[in-house]
Amino acid sequence: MTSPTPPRGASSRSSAPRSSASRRARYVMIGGFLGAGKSTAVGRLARFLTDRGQTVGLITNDQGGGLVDTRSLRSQGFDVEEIAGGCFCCRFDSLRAAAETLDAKTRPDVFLAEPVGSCTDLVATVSYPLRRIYGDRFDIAPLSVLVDPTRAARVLGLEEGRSFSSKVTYVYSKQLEEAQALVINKCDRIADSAREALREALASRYPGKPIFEISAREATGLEPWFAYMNDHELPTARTMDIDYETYGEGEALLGWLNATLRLDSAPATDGNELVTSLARGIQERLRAHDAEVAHLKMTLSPSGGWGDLALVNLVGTDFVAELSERLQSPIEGGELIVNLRAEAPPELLRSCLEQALGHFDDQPGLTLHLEHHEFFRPGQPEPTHRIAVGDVDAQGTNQGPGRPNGAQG
Ligand SMILES: Nc1nc2c(ncn2[C@@H]2O[C@H](COP(=O)(O)OP(=O)(O)OP(=O)(O)O)[C@@H](O)[C@H]2O)c(=O)[nH]1
Ligand SMILES: [Mg+2]
Repeated sequence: MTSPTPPRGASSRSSAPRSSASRRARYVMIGGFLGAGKSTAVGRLARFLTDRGQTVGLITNDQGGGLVDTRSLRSQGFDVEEIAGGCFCCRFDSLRAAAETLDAKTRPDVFLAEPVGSCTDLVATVSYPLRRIYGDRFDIAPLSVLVDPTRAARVLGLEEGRSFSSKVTYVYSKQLEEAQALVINKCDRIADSAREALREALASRYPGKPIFEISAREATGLEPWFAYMNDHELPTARTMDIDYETYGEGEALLGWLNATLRLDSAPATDGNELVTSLARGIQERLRAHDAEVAHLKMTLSPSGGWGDLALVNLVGTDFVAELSERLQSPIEGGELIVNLRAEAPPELLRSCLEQALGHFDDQPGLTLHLEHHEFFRPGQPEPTHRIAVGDVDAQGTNQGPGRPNGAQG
């Protein structure tokens, strides 16, 4: 379905930093299902580009507000704009506004955008409209889609184990189908034989797409993928067919919970232990309800402690909660952010969090005060723009802004 991805031609920017005369920034979107490793990869790519003298602007996105990803990427020293309360495709104008805010601050050479992990149809609703409407300002890179190899192997039927229901799997499969490059992430965690089997299955099911094998965490295999995203233009291809009703139903099966808590502790408490134990507590309760976790992530940041934080992630009910960033010392006060996405009613997510927090009631001198929380199911996706098959020439050379087209609901 995808035409060969064209290399960036003579008219394209070189990989050198832009001169002030040339204001075309590169727009790179890194997709993939919840927990696939998008934020980790965005952080790696941002560091790679920064080390080579380029200015980067990061854009995070979520159905709710109060994002672990924003907190975690800012703590790495990057400029991050957050688009909360809906996905890029449904909040296209906010995407443009976020780019303008970053432009006003640092004039990035490259925008790195991480879409919501339950979102698909991004080429038709974000990449093509961006090129059509703002083609004079952005060079758009092909859409890369990251996969967690264990999750992908289960969805593709290569491996036994807990997975999602068929409508959530529909969304997952559509993400793979629309990918212009497939990226098997977390290769540090799987055996070579499992990686090869996954590569073969992806290549046979989604032929013609470049497939990269990386570990965003260990920073291996990244350069060929980064070079591909830098050197290739968004290919022009037939727009993927998608049933928006099934897509919307699949997305809505995922409950969403974001919470912000204030922590106070005298004496100081071990924050790394606290977030790990809270993650396990939530996991146990969700397992008891047979609910599949898509991604549970939490940060604990000390008051006034710029850059220091604990970050814990869990990307499946039968996976292991991992502490990927740790606090340097015990903590007396700070902010705990909880982002939980699982295939379960949102009220259940809230009660599992409350019960898991109850475990800390008996810890002397410790209080965890809930300052903000929201729990919901994502609404039906209603893209601002959609450029569908035969709608226009997807290069966007001669058309005005696209109307939503083909998107139902
Ligand atoms: N072993 C291993 N773990 C990784 C790798 N890349 C990411 N992870 C871990 O996978 C988990 C999820 O990573 P994120 O980068 O937060 O994933 P994401 O796709 O941004 O998740 P959402 O924003 O919720 O959709 C974290 O625990 C990461 O540390 C990798 O290459 N190897
Ligand atoms: Mg993320």
